[in-house]
Amino acid sequence: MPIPSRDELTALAHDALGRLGVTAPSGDHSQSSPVNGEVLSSLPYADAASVDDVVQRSQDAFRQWRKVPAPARGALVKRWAELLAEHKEDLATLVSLEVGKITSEARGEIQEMIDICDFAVGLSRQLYGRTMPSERPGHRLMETWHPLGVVGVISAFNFPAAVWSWNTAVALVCGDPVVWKPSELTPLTSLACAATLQQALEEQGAPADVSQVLIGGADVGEALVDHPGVALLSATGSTRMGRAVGPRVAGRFGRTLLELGGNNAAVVTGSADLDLTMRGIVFSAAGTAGQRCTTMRRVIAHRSVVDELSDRLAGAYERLPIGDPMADGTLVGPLIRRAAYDGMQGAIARATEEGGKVVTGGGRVLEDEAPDAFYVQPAIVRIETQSPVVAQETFAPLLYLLPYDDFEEAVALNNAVPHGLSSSVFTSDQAEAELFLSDEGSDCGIVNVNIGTSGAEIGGAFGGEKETGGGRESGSDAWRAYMRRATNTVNFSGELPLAQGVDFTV
Ligand code: UN1
Repeated sequence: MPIPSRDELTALAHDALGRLGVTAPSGDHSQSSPVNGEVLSSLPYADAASVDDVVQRSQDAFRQWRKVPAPARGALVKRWAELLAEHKEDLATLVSLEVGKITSEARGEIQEMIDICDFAVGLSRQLYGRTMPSERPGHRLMETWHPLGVVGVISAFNFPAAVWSWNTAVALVCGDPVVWKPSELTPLTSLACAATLQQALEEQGAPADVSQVLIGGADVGEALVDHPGVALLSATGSTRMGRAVGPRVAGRFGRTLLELGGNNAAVVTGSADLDLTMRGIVFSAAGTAGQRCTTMRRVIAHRSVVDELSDRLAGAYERLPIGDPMADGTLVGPLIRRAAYDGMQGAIARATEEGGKVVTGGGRVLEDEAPDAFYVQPAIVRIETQSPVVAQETFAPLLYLLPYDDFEEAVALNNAVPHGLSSSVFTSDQAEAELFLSDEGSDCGIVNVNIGTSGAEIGGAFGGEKETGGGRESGSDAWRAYMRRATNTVNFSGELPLAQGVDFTV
C-alpha cells in the first residue's frame, strides 16, 4: 500500500472539514502530517496579547452559564454527543491525518469523547454534596458544590480530541467555560471538535464563548497559564512542561490538574497466561506507535518465563503491519515527527551501552517512499537491570524487557521510576494480584490485573502520582476539580450556641 501523497491527504482533510462545516484555514504557520511528513495545512496563530480578551469573554460567559441549571447544562452535552457520533468518521480521519493513528484507534478516540459526554450527562444530575450531623442543636451542616470559573485546557498531540473532551464535558456540566490551547501539531482536529461543540451551543441557545479555542504557539499557552482569570489550568504533556506550569499557576493561587509523563510497566509472573499476556503487551507497547502516556514501556518478567516471552513477543512484533495508518490492516502508524524517531534511536544506543540487547525492531521503514515521515519497527530491548535509560520515558514504541526473581523485587522495580501513571500485573495467582493492588504494591494512579497499561475506560479517574503530576480527570469524582466547595452551617435554633462549647456571652 503506497503512502498517500500530499494532495490525497489535503483532499481528505478538506472533505472532512467541509462536512463538519469548518472552512479550511489559511495562514503563515504550516503543519505537517506524520503520515507522509508533508505540509497538510497552514494556519493563522493567535498572539499572546489576545489571550486577555479571550479570558474576559470566557468570564462573561461564565456569569451566564453558571446560572443555567446543571441538568440543562447536561442537555447541551447530550446534544454535543449526538453531533460527535454523527461526525465520528470525519473527526477520526482528522486524528489519523494529524497524529498518524490507525483508523480503529482514531475512531476509539472519538468514541472516548462520546463516552465522556454520556458520563457527564448523568453527572449533571449527581453533583452531590454531603450533609453532616451538626454538633449543635437546631443546626444543619452541609456542603454545596458551585461552578469554579474559567478552565484553561492545554492538550498534547497524542490525544488531540479526547483529553480536551474529558475536561470540557465535565467542566460544562459543572458550570465552567473552557478556553482550549491545543497542540500546534493538531490544529485541524481541534477546530473540527470545537465546531461540533459550537453547533450544540448555538442550537441550545447557550453563550458561544462557553467554548473558545486558541490556535497558537507556546507564548499563547504561557499567557493562559499566567492569566489570573483562569481558575483551573488542566495541562497534559511532558513532565518538563508540568514542572514549568505547576509553580507558575500555584504562584497566583490558581488550581492545576496535571497529566504528565508515564513510564508504565507490566509485571509478568510465572503463573501468567502467556497468550493473554502477549496480546496485552503488544497492544499497550506497540499500539499507537508507543505514543500514549499510558504506553507500556517496561515488562518485568519472572525469570522462568522471560525467555519464552521474549521469543514470542519478538515473533508478534515482527508480524506487526506498519504503514499508512488509514489503510486496512495497518496496526502501527508513523511517529509524530523526526524528534520522536531520534529520541528512540538515542535511547536504544544508550540502552546498548548500559548492557541492553536489541531483541527486535528499532529500524526505520518506508524511508524511500516517505522520506519526511518516520515509520519505525517497534523495538524490544532485553536488559538485566533497570539502568538509567530504562527509568526514563522515551515517547516511542520501545519496550524494555527485564527479568526478576522475587515478586517483591518486581514491585520495587515497577515503582523505581520517577513517574506513577499506569501499571499491570499478569498473573493467575490471586495473592500476587492482590499484593500488586495493595498499599505495598504499585504506586501508580492506574493499577491493572491481566490487562495492559493503556486503553483505560472513561468511567474511572484517570491520572497518576509522582512526576505524572497527581491530577485526575475523566470519570469517578474527578469533577470535583472543576467546582468549588462551600461548607454551609444553617442555624434554625433561635439560639446562638458556639461550636467546641466556646462561651462568649457579653
Ligand atoms: C493519553 O495518552 O494522554 O488510557 C491519554 C488510555 C486512553 C487515554 C490516554 N484512554 O490509553
